[in-house]
Amino acid sequence: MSAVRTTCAYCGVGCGIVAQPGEGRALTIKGDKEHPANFGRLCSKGTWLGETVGLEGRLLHPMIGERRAGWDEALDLVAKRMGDCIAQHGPESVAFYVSGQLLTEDYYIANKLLKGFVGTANIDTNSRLCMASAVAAHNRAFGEDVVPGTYEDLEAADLILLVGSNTAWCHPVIWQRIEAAREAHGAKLVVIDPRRTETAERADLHVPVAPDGDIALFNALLAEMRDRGLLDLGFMDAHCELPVDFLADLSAQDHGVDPDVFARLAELVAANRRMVTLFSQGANQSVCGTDKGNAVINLHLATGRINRTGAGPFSMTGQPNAMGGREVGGLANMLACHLGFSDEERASVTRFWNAPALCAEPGLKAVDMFRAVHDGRIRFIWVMGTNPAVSMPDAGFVREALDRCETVVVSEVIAETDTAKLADIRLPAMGWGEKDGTVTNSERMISRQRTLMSPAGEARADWRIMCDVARRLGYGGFDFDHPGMIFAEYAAMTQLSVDHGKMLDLTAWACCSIEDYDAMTPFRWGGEHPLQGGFSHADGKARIVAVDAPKAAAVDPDFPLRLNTGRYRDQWHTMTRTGLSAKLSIHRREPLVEVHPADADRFGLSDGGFAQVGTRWGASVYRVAVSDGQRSGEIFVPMHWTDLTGKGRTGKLVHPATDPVSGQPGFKNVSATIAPVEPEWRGFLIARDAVRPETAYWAMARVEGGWLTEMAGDGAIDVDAILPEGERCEASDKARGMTRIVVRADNGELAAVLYLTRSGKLPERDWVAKQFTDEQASSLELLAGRPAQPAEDRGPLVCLCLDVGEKDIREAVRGGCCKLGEVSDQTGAGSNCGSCRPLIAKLIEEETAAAKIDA
Ligand SMILES: Nc1nc2c(c(=O)[nH]1)N[C@H]1C(S)=C(S)[C@@H](COP(=O)(O)OP(=O)(O)OC[C@H]3O[C@@H](n4cnc5c(=O)[nH]c(N)nc54)[C@H](O)[C@@H]3O)O[C@H]1N2
Ligand SMILES: Nc1nc2c(c(=O)[nH]1)N[C@H]1C(S)=C(S)[C@@H](COP(=O)(O)OP(=O)(O)OC[C@H]3O[C@@H](n4cnc5c(=O)[nH]c(N)nc54)[C@H](O)[C@@H]3O)O[C@H]1N2
Ligand code: SF4
Ligand SMILES: [Mo]
Repeated sequence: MSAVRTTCAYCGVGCGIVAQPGEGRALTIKGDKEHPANFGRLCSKGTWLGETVGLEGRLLHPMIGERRAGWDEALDLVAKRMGDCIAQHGPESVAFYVSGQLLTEDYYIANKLLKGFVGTANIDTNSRLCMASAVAAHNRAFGEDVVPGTYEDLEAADLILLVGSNTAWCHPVIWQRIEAAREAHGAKLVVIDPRRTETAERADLHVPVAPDGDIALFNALLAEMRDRGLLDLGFMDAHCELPVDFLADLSAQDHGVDPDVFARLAELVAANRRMVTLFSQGANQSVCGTDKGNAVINLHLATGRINRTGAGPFSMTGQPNAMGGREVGGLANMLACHLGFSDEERASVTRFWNAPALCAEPGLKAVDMFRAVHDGRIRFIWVMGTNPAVSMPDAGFVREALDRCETVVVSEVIAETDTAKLADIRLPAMGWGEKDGTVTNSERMISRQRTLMSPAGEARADWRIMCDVARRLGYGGFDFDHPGMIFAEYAAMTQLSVDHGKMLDLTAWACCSIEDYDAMTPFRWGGEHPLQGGFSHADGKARIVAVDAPKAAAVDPDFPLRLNTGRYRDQWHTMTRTGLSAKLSIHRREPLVEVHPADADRFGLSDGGFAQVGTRWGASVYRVAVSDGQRSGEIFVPMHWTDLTGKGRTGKLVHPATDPVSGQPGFKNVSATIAPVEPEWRGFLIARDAVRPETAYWAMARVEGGWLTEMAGDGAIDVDAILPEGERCEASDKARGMTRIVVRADNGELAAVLYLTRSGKLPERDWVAKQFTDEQASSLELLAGRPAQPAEDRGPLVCLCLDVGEKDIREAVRGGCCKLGEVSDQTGAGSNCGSCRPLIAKLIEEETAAAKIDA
């Protein structure tokens, strides 16, 4: 097979990839130099996609309970359960919970089936947890869910504000484009985030705003611009509607940001008309997320910084097809093609689909949907491409809901996930590299994801599975045989959007043939500045929306801390795919709770120890990392670990409180407490197969050839329960309560190594992990926990691609390299995917500072 142009599986940057399929399921991945989202760049996750497309863990056949079933039997059963449910309890008893990781074609079918034919709008998506507030803010301000600029605006801007975005980790190729713009013309970067993230560390100014302090901050900025006479009254007059006295009423609300920092921020904003504000989950995932979005947009509208090169508010999408889902109406409160539920809009949709039962009103949003599952209003739920038992807030409740539900269908690529374990029927879906269709990225660019390999086992495309069920239910309108046919229908349907005065217009593709579809090159709807000719409200004007800072909640004495949750650079959500990559697991092998030194003192926590984080909703255990990058009183944990990978599952800690407009949960600001966990022993195991010990703490990560499980607990540990069969060598030191065991299989290969201690030090994980793939590995050395001839210690691995350690980089700096490019040239670090560049920059800074002190 020759190389194929496709799109990355992960984030909403939507990078183009050139993939060269090799033997079996091997893939060589390169950035697509012609793709306008990345022009050849890729981050670590895209670069290592090849490590995540094997058959390991895949769901290969339809399963009814634990029994393998044929497709016909499984589809018959899904259709029967769904049909019976509709007949006995009405359409509202059925729900779909879908995902921004489905392709546009899948999403279109899901939405058409449920909203048009079953007759309920109970279809919501994990984008509710992600983009819903941005969508609502766009709708309020612009009259339509439109991102008013492109990545090129970022590059043209003189000032970039990042609000609640850890761009260097979560949208790394946008980050690289920002880096390039700063180098090219000195664009200034401000990061507004309570934490000093790696992104914030690289900024010209970090504004450590209080959690949910953004509205007050943006209102204060707007007041400041008014006082300086920098509002664009002409633009507002021509293009905006605003509440009477809005400008006069603006007051410098108490934003709690240090006055000097605020003054510098205001100076930058005042001085740079070419300003882009990028926002993501620190804005959206909040009980006031919609207002935050509008606070940002207000500043841009009032200063006329929108609809022109280098200026605009810019909501970054999280998932690869969050935007595509929004276009085809994946959210419960929208119809396809950006339409709402007015009589006229509903009539248009009914006519277009020839829909027998178009839903009358918006359906239940994610959090409410699972409440309805819990209390029995919903009796049939079909989950596709998402893992709500981990990723929903109050995930314990969501599990209970799924457990009680009469029928849970899960379409998955992976056989065992926390959600799939609760399914009555599991359907194997084609994954990235197998499936074929389109995605839309943050800047409205539509690209093809293309087939690179044959499906795993009996996996089928998500759209095909749904069409097969729709036909079994007797619905017409689902006779598609190729994703290109679905795309053509959807493109034709965007005529409705045009008819109702919206910008979403793909009608040029309405009659596309399969050949056209297959030859599609990336294209953008709406052009560069779609709202330039007028906003989508009936009068063509934008709305400035008065938004007020939320009232400070009283501190709960039992839960005095603010819990913030988010992402790691190299893991994707619930780790079902990135968790399979040894390379991607190096960056963070455990879930850390990051704690300010003052809080560590206050709560008796030590760096490297363990702690339980508790909220009114649940408790989980993490490794402690003391860090002055946290504000005191606030702690941070990652969202990635699950019951299948450890004790640090975060979703169960999060309150189910949502934004009143968008229904998006506030994942980033939860009342919490923390307490030390002091297990009697701790240690780690590396074994060929995954081991899940039932200990006070454990966390699992992939290493080359096996799995590394960190663990800690009390009392005796039953090593027989966790070690595989084979010949054992053992060393122990009673005084230090240390046990070391090496297990070899019959053929002499290493099967497992276990290290436990009560008080001593544990060996270097990286070294032990390396022995695992070394045929010459010596049991004696492994029992000693170190090599007989110490190899040169290169420190923690920084550059995964070129295999460069921290010490190499520090040495290069001491040897005279003082710029990133120089370090890169000398060591190779950061010269491939570039995800480690912020870390290298930090090391350079540290070394240069140390040199100054020495001198
Ligand atoms: N590596 C990686 N990349 C990803 C993903 C992944 O799982 N892993 N997922 C993708 C998806 S779906 C998404 S949605 C995006 C998310 O991308 P981001 O939004 O960048 O990621 P998060 O880590 O969730 O949160 C961003 C920041 O918001 C800050 N924050 C918290 N509260 C506040 C607040 O009140 N105000 C402000 N201003 N900031 C606050 C947090 O401290 C955090 O640093 O990433 C996408 N890219
Ligand atoms: N605490 C906390 N929780 C959060 C967040 C947070 O910041 N903090 N962020 C929220 C956000 S922004 C998001 S987007 C969500 C993400 O949360 P989820 O969507 O639950 O996370 P994923 O692990 O991406 O789940 C996708 C699932 O789909 C499967 N899959 C992959 N490809 C396909 C496919 O083609 N077809 C099918 N049928 N299945 C497929 C994967 O194996 C995986 O199990 O998490 C939300 N939850
Ligand atoms: S930035 Fe990284 S994860 Fe996102 S699309 Fe590009 S390569 Fe994929
Ligand atoms: Mo997301």
